[in-house]
Amino acid sequence: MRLSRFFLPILKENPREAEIVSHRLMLRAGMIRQQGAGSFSWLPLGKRVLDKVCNIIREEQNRAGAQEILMPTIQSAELWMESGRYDDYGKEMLRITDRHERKMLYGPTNEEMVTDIFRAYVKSYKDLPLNLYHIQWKFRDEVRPRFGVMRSREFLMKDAYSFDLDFEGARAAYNRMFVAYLRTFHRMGLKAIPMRAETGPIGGDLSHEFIILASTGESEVFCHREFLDLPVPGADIDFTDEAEIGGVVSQWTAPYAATDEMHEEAAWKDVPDKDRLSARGIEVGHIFHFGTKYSEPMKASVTGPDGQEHFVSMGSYGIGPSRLAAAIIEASHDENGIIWPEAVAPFDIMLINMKTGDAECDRVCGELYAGLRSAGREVLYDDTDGRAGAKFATADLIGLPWQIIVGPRGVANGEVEIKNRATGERQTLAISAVPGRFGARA
Ligand code: P5A
Repeated sequence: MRLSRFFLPILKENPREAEIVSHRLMLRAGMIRQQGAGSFSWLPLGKRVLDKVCNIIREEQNRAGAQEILMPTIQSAELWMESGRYDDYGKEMLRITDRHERKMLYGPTNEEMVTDIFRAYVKSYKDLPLNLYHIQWKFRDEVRPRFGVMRSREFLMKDAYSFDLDFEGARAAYNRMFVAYLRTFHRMGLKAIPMRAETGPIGGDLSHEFIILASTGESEVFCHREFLDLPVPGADIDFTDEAEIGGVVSQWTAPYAATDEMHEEAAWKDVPDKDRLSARGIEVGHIFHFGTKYSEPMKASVTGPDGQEHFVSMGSYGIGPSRLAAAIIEASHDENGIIWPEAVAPFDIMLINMKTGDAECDRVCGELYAGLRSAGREVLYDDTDGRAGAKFATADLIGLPWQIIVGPRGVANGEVEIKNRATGERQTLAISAVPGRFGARA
């Protein structure tokens, strides 16, 4: 993509409404635009990040055996009356009436709707286990929407729902999602720590929040330092092997970890002083086991191997991709701007022409741009006629992992400079060596 054609409305000034660094940088880098209280449009740079985040989530959900569907945002209130949550949910739910005076709502979550899909089709234990997920917008009329897309009213959620014959099956489904979450956040360059959590309006008896440590996080968290070094399973992990998956969950739930709501002073005292990590954290995912809380009132049952009807045992598993885009920035930035981890970067490389209009600089940039793109790299080519200093500032602000800097002096010597955004390291490279250095995307 040529920067001269790319819709990238960069802000020179720090927006006053932004209280935390990710919100400030997302606005300054032209990733998002606020449309109302807790409501945001995603502009091209932001949308590319959001898509990368969603694709990693999707790959890991599929790997763990979940299947993607897409449910509507607007739901019928009747389903929520069946589960009993219509009255319980309170003011966070946006209630709507259609032209026939039918009660509708903008979905804050989808337990009821997916249970309705399940009960319409699945009748036998032989069709279990089943896990259905979608990535869809949600609306929650939060009392205090704040921090940009971190806590907004309309936000994107990946929500998965598992159905099993009994508790053991449901526990295995929970464990698969637990491990899928470890892999998902790890692939985004994040260290997410699973912590026992309250279940709130979703309900149930077992729940973990996945928290990344950041000074601007909304929750206070307490955990053992050991988490920082625990290994995350590789792509070859076998999700059909219950013992292997259970082993990973045991390892990741053994050390102490709790949010302030679940914190126990007595257990905390047992953690040696030097191993205590008390910090602030951002909740990027939350998983729940709630058994028959929805299947019983909504009569979602299957015939078991014993010939009897069994209400299915369920869990639900959420990740906030829009919140994640901000959380990644909280975890990875410096005073000049964003530092994207390669896996979620909106482009791989910023190709900077320091002297647009100079015949040789234009020619070398044109050739590199074409060559890198045909090798499968995503390149943002700064072909604008701005000053070099402003171009470097923009490149650092939007934080692509690599910069290739092409200037008249280097070009005369057959060279360009490459800069690693994360380390700041610079290296001079022969122009002919660039394609080899940035070969095909792994
Ligand atoms: C689990 C999936 C649920 O709603 N039902 C379906 C369960 N869980 S949750 O914890 O309430 O939300 C899941 C994730 O969604 C993100 N999230 C938000 N992101 C931005 N703004 C918000 N206001 C917001 N609320 C929730 C979080 O990442 C959360 O972990």
